Amino acid sequence: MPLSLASLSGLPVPVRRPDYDRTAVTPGIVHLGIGAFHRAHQAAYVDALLKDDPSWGIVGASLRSPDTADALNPQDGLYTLAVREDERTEMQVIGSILEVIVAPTALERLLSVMADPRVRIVTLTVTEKGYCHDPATGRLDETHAGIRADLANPTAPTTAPGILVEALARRFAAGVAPFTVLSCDNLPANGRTVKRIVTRFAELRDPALGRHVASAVAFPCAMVDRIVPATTDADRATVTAALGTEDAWPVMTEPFTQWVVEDNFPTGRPKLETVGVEMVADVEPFELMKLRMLNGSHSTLAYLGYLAGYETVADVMADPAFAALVTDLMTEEVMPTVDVPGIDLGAYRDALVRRFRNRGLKHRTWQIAMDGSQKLPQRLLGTIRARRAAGASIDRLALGVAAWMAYVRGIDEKGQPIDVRDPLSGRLRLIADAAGTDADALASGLLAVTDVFGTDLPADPTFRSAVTAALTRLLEAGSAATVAAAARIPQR
Ligand code: CS2
Repeated sequence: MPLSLASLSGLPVPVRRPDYDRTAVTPGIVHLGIGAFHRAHQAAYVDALLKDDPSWGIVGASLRSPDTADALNPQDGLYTLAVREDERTEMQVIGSILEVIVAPTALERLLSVMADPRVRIVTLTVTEKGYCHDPATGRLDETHAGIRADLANPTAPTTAPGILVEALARRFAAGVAPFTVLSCDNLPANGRTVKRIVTRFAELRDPALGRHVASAVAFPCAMVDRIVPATTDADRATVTAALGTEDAWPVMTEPFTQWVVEDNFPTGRPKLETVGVEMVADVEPFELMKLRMLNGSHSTLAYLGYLAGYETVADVMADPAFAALVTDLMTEEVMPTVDVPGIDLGAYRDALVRRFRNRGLKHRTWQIAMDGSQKLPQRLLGTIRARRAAGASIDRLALGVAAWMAYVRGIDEKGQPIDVRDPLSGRLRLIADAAGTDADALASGLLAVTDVFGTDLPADPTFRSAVTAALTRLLEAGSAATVAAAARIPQR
């Protein structure tokens, strides 16, 4: 028997389940990009507040694949959240998702729910590339094929900016107040970035609509944090066995969770502060801390770790040289660029190291390595800019960038192909093929990709030489030996 409202009461006692009447929950939020991260993060916070206010149910949408809808709709939107720390697992059935809509096949249904006055917030986790922007400048990429198609045919959009603007246009035409747009992706100043992108798209569609979006729609910033590896078939089997009921798509995560949100919701919001969300006036210091400390370390561990043959982050962290490198990276080169009032950065770093070591999570280095061209600017390059402006060392940060360069060559250290997933993979591959094993040529070719590096960093000789030197060592000695040597870089 599959998991559903009907099978909830038969679940084993330790499995927590919704403490509210699901039939009384109505839609208040539409979420675009209903992947594992959303289901382990926002959907869990909302689940905790529905008992007090059932008007904030979530209607989820997939912008491409029908897989999540196919798994969750037959389960009445229910799924298991399995929280793991090393050998311990706790399970909870989440009920906040009412329905999943597949945008490509049910666009009208999605747009009509987004235009429903009961919906006051649209949240997004569409990944970095889903914003169709230029990662180096944070502006709408007006040459993007999806954006061009949506501008040519704006009432049948396929991209996130196109869908948001069409829904806002419908509300505007109907005299319904706009929804608030809340990005939950790891972009710097995500609210402001999304506002810039969506406003530009609206303006290109129609100047009056552009003015409306610019003046009437709120785009609060948010910092989101929870580590959520992709669910595997083994995870499905474990959860189904524990439940005694089949769950087609459980989500696995860690105990830690954090959500810091700018309190700017003119058309209303749930009482997020009652379920552990930090509502603040300025999210930016939190975002910088999280992107630079957590995600910068993650990407560094992912590229170096993958090249060294490690499958998961916990495997990489079990190697003392890698653990030392990433700890020193944070202490020496990242922490001096971050300052969050009231936060002890040393304790934050130590907690990150513990989280990365969690053996209960099978977080693949390959998964984190994905879409590096979209991630590097906010994870490593912003930190490098801050360090260079202060005249400070960047050796470990440059090693992370060099590891990305070695990775996107598409050949691992045993000569096997790497499945490089990146919107720029074609271009990156051409550059790598032309350079071969010549580190100078490879670094020069990749540094010329201004969408990633901008124009300032390639013109900085100190940055160029640090990256080129690290890449030379990686290509000559391999990742493990390079990391072992780097772990001995003197502290400053
Ligand atoms: C990871 C993030 O896949 C990645 O690139 O670095 O998804 C990371 O796990 C989350 O941001 C943690 O909050």
